[in-house]
Amino acid sequence: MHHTESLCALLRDSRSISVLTGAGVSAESGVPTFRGKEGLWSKFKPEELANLQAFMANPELVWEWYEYRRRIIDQVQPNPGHYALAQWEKEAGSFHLITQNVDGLHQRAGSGKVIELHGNILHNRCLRCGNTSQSREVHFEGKVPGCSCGGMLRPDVVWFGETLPEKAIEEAFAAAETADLFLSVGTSAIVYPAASLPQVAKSSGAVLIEINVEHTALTPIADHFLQGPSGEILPVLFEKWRTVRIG
Ligand code: BJW
Ligand code: ZN
Repeated sequence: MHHTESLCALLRDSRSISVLTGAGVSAESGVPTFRGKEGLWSKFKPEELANLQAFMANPELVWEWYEYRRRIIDQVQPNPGHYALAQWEKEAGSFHLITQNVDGLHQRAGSGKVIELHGNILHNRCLRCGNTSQSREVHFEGKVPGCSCGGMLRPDVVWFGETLPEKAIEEAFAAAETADLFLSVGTSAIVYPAASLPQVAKSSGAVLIEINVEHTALTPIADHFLQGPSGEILPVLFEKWRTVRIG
């Protein structure tokens, strides 16, 4: 870590802020992370369930996993980390929020524009005709839900080996390249291409701040590593930015 400039000076001087979030920002809301030790589904690695081969081999198992997660997401609320980012967007001149999360909690907290890299768990997509629908309308009840065209429905998320939505990936890389301050929050930074965004930002000249409860693969290149829960650190960082900015 470099600490070339104090955090206050960096916040004061930033003109264009981009943020990448991962499952850790929703952890304090009660949504389990992917690579944590807890949880009913921890016996499965995400790589084993979140891919098309797994779905084709056992669609009931994969659907059960998504249905279980949708029920959790339905019952939880955004936390102070989500709210701080939503307010930050409203007050900053240039602010881009990129998320790997599929839970929609940023939107529920009031973020207006969210670049969703891995889709949204609240939507379904037909494997045959590509039509999308809301998960509230059609969901898993022991039997794989079908489309009106006769095709199988799947959650509208991005699985391993699948390409990310083109518009989202373009916007995300543009936001990384133009940022002078880049925050990587609550992500293990091991899933690509999302994990390359902080690296791209840094090599394009941005200062990189990482917020995580643990060290990650990204920590060695972060200019500042703020260790702790994002629901506590983000509101403090946002308040600090507000204070130094208004002066
Ligand atoms: C807290 C906290 C608190 C806890 N406060 N922090 C280049 C190099 C190597 C491999 C590849 C590469 N390019 C592509 C690949 C293959 C692959 C990949 O990256 N594999 C790696 C595992 C090596 N990538 C892909 O396949 C991607 N597609 C692609 O590249 O297409 C082009 C292509 C096509 C064909 C062939 C080759 C290339 C697609 C990736 C899709 C990922 N999908 C998932 C599932 C989404 C649907 C669903 O939700 O079910 O996305 S996997 C899962 O991981 C999910 C997440 O978005 C993603 C990232 O996880 P995240 O958010 O970082 O969560 P965790 O759990 O890992 O970490 C949580 C963190 O929070 C931890 O660090 C905690 O410490 C922290 N934390 N509490 C702050 N309170
Ligand atoms: Zn269909």
